[in-house]
Amino acid sequence: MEIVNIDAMQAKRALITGITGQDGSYLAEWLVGKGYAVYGIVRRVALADPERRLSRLRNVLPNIQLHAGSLESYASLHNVVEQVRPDECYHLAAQSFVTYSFDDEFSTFNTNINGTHYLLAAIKGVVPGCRVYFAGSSEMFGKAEEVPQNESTRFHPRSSYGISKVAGFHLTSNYREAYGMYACSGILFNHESPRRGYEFVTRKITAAVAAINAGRSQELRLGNLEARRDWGHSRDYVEAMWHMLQQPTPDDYVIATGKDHSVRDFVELAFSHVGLDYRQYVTTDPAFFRPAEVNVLCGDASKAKRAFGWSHRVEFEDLVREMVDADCRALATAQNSAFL
Ligand code: G4F
Repeated sequence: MEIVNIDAMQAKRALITGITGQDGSYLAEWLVGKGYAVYGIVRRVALADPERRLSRLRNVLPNIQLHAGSLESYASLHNVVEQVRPDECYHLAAQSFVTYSFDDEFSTFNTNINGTHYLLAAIKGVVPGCRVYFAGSSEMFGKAEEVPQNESTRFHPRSSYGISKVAGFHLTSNYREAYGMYACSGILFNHESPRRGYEFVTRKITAAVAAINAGRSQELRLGNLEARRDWGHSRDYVEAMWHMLQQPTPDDYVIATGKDHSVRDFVELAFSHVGLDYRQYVTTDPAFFRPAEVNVLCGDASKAKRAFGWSHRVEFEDLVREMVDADCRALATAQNSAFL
């Protein structure tokens, strides 16, 4: 990645919520590369524990500025927006784990709905000309009535996470329609990478493959192997976020590869990449099934392609291999350093 030295007074200012996560870290790299002055909102605890909590930002840490703030506090968001006065704001932070949203609907709603509302209201009050990106989700389609799903497909969320994203989507379009703000929602389908959190199925699988391959584990317990998802690479998807905010008028876009695969397909490919047969290691466990499942998500991103020429670059097979290789390498490095 090329890092440009910028004069923060001249450069466009981008504020990212959720900057420490998978998407936030790739987006920060993309924006720094484009010459933006990049600011992030992080929890105070992250600033106190940079080694662990800011690890995904290691490529860009010297080139960005972090501010403590919380989605649960309007005052803290208002404060940061006032200090940064961003030209563009990317709202990625959320309680994003669907399974957890069944365990605690209330905190999912608080973080995802109120947090989005607080941020939009703060921007409207302080910098109404700021362009805002809201991270919508294919989980809004849920039990979709058509395949593939596009911007006109009816929402039928199947979890409080999905409901919270539908609310955020409507809040975002309402700020656009009622107050004339430049506010867009990206309806992103599943996107993964070696920076994915371990709670999501793809990373759970690739980390387990690495551990089993290294002789450190013998079993992988999963839930519904037949669920189908449209999996792309996070690095491709954050570029689409930026493109959305460069258009002449604000709008909402589906971002997806247009191809779906089952969890079983992912598992099979991940194990076979290291020469193993998944059937010897994988068992299904009712504990990992959801009270309401989304059986198939597959997106049609042709509107984004028409508007700004976006399409995915990384194919499913390459994504799986990249994630497995990265986890195998990480484990080997950890093993080697344990012997030092
Ligand atoms: O990896 P997942 O947890 O991702 P999910 O629920 O599709 O949501 C992700 O993508 C959304 C975009 O569409 C984002 F909005 C959201 O924030 C998140 O990033 O689960 C994928 C599928 C599900 O059908 C789940 O039931 O994998 C199935 N699965 C089977 N066994 C499992 C497991 N999921 C997890 N997390 N763990 C399992 O053991």
